[in-house]
Amino acid sequence: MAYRWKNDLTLADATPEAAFLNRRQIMAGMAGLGLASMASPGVASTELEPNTWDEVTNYCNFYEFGTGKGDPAANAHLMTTEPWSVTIDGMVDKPGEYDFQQILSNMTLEERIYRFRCVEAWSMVIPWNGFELADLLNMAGVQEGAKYVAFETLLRPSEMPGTAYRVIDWPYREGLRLDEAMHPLTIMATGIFGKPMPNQNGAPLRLVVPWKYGFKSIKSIVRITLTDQEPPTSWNMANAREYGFYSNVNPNVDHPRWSQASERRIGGGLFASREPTLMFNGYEAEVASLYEGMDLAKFF
Ligand SMILES: Nc1nc2c(c(=O)[nH]1)N[C@H]1C(S)=C(S)[C@@H](COP(=O)(O)O)O[C@H]1N2
Ligand SMILES: [Mo]
Repeated sequence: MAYRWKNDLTLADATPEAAFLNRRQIMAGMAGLGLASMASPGVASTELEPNTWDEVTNYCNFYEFGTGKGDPAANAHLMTTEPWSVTIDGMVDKPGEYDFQQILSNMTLEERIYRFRCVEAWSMVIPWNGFELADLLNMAGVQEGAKYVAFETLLRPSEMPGTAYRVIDWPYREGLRLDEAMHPLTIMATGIFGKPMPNQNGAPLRLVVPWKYGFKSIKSIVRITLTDQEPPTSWNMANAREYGFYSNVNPNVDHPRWSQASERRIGGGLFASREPTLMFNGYEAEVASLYEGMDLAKFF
């Protein structure tokens, strides 16, 4: 099957009809084969040119391996990712430790080409492979009264040289409101470019929330907790004035130390002009209704 890029993403793309690329998925479910040939017909919008493999895997933020952009690529091979399990607990019907391979065999893998915008004002376009977080949460059975989802990254200092430094209060923690977590654009990514997730990008599974600043997209997840309280999150704990819980991409709400009105596209070249930042990173039509009536400067 040819590996082909989809057009710019609309919610119409964000369905199981989107191209299936993962071999395991194609083997596991013949439905995948049938649907792959009818990938997103009639979606006419701007072509999103993905960044290269080298850019996506060499320019990273993964502070557990160091704070330099090249540190994750240099050090993340130290992390053991097999076996891997994810504890799902809190307000769920079926709490427990779920084996990663077992999770995979129960999920529908898709390709999602998303814009990715770091709070530091650089951006990329990344072709992810993964499944909807909603599918995983539904598998565990979200209980009535749950309002938030908390996530934790692996903390294994012997394999993570960056954790010797208290840049943040380890383990790396993130969170979403339940409706954000259940949104069809929110995925758990298990690969990029049709290949398993490289360690430096958050193997074996990481969150991707394309309308939020990149730090919300927590890597190498080992725990998911359903709760009725807004969970503490790493960057908000480190500096609440600069990093809010919501962290929706918003060109009109500046970081206290820099403008968020424009961004630098990685790979654009030395003399490329900055690009205007899009409201909700270009996913306004899909997600603006989640924040209706909220003051986005206050709940930043
Ligand atoms: N555990 C963990 N997750 C993390 C980070 C981190 O340092 N540790 N960095 C975040 C930030 S700031 C960004 S921009 C993205 C970067 O993802 P990428 O390197 O795959 O592009 O990962 C996010 N997830
Ligand atoms: Mo980031």
